[in-house]
Amino acid sequence: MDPKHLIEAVQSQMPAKRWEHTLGVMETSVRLAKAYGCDPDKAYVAAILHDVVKYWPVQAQGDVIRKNGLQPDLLDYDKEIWHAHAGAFVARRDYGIDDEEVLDAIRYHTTGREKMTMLEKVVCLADYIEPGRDFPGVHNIREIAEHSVEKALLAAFDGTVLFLVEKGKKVYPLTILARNGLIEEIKQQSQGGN
Ligand code: DGI
Ligand code: FE
Ligand code: FE
Repeated sequence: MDPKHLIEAVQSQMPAKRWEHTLGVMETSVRLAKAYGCDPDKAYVAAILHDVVKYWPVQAQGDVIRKNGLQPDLLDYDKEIWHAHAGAFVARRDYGIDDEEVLDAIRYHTTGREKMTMLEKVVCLADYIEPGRDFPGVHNIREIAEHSVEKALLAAFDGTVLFLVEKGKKVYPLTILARNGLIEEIKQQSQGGN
C-alpha cells in the first residue's frame, strides 16, 4: 500500500483525537530516528500503524491474539497492551507490511521487550512524548530524550510501572525485562565512556 492510501486506511480505523496522536507519533518517531541513527522511513510506517487496532472492540483484539497463535499470556494482563501485539498481526495481514523490524516496532511499542532495537526504542519513546501527550513527568522525559533515548525510555517505563503498581495491576513481564535491559545498557554506556 502506498503511504497515502495506508494513511487513509489507518485513519478510518480511529476517532479524530487518536489520529492526532498518531500524527504526533509519526512526526516524533521520524525526528528521533534521524537523531539516533535508525531508518526514518521504517519509523514513519511503524508510527502510522502502531495503534491501528486500538479502537477495535476489546473482544476483537483478543480474538486476533487467540485465533492466530500470538502470545496467549497477553490475555492474562491488562487489555491496554493487547492492541500492540494484535496490531502487528493486522499490519501484516490487512496492510501488507512484511518488514519484520517495522512489525516488531509495532508489536513492542507498549510493553517493550528485552534488548529492544533502536527502531523499537524510538517508536516506543515517541508514543510517550509526542506533542499531544500531557501526563505528569512528560516534560522531564522530553528533555532526557534530547540526549539519551535509553534514559528517556527508562524514565517512561518507570512511570508506567509505578502507575500500574499504584493501581494494583499486574505488569507484563516484557516491560520488566525491557526496563532491566535499559538499565544494563545505560550502565555499559557509562563504563564505555559515552
Ligand atoms: O496506545 P497508547 O495510549 O498510545 O499508549 P500505549 O500503547 O503505550 O499503552 C497504553 C497503556 O498500557 C499505558 O497507559 C499503560 C498500559 N499498560 C497496562 N499494562 C501494561 C501497560 N504498559 C506497559 N508498558 N506494560 C504493562 O504491563
Ligand atoms: Fe499504543
Ligand atoms: Fe500510541
